[in-house]
Amino acid sequence: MDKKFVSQVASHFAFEGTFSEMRELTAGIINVTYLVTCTAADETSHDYVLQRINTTAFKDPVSLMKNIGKVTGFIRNSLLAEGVDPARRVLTFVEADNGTLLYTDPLGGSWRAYHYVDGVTAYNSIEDPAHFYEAGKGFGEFQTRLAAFPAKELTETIPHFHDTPHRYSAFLEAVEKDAVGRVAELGAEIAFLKEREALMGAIVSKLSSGELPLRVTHNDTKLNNVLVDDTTGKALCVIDLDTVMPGSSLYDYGDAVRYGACTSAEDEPDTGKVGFDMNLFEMFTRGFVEATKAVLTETEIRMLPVGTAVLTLELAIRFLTDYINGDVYFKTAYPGHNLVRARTQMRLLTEVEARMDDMNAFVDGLLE
Ligand code: GN1
Ligand code: MG
Repeated sequence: MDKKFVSQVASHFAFEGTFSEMRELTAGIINVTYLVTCTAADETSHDYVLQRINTTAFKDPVSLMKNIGKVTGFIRNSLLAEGVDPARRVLTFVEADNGTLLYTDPLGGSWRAYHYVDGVTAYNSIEDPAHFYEAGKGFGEFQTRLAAFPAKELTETIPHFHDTPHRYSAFLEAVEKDAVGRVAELGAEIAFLKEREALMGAIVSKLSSGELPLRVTHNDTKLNNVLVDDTTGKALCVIDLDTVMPGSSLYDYGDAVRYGACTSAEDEPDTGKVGFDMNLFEMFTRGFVEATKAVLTETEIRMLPVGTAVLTLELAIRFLTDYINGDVYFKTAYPGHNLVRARTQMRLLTEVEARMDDMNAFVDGLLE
């Protein structure tokens, strides 16, 4: 989008000062994100994150921003009650000139904005293993703080988001339809997923039987969705709250581990480089369990390794489905990008499966 357009969007938010610069932030693969700098009359500069919500993924941005307003408000109050300054510990969204947290541009684009948090890094890969322990604490704390949040007040922003069997049905439909003629080349990948049908319901079946509790969860816990303080190295704040919805703690745990403990990027074309780092798994698990020990049940803790496997499988299904559908959901940089991503998750799942006994032994040890 051009600068003029973005600056016009920015003018509808209660920013301090006037728009002076912008830079696109490209880590996310769903929304379009800009870092906007405004300059005030006294020449101080103020940074904001301005995002256009992807309404193909999020069909109801109004409810989505209501969710975010409620959740950030709840966390802010919980921090204040403990005497903690919330400024860098929870995102602060900025009102638009219509009095809500959402602005709709003349072309129909949905925008929201929040204060940029300074002096922090959202890591795309792990530079220091201690950060992954911190990420575990950050996502764990997020869940613990929201444990008392009334889940029924939240709209499901993407229904069936982590319903893996549902994702698999959508995949089977895509295969059947073969919209862009890609299925013929995918025999091995399709067989890989079919062989793992039994794993797909491992979490949702226990949510419906009540063996696993329904919680308010983040649901998109990639490493770069937690901000780490550059000075202290501690996790400060969880970002990307679009998918905060009722869910399972295993979704948050599993998604974070499948991303962070993987030895390669999510779109590494050479699957020989895709491994599962047990040390990183242990670091994250310790942080997560420490931060959630007041709320997690024993069943949840014992199932953490299963959570990793299910979330890895689920993302493999989602990437492959999108490839088969002609790349309509995830942003791609080149034609086979989603296939590369799917193969990476499949390879990672194979690595996770090979370490299941060791992972189980580790979490058993945490319960002793
Ligand atoms: C998407 O946009 P981003 O990078 O935060 C996706 C996640 C996937 C992730 C894989 C709403 O997240 O579920 O795990 O890509 N978010 C949505 O990189 O679909
Ligand atoms: Mg996201």
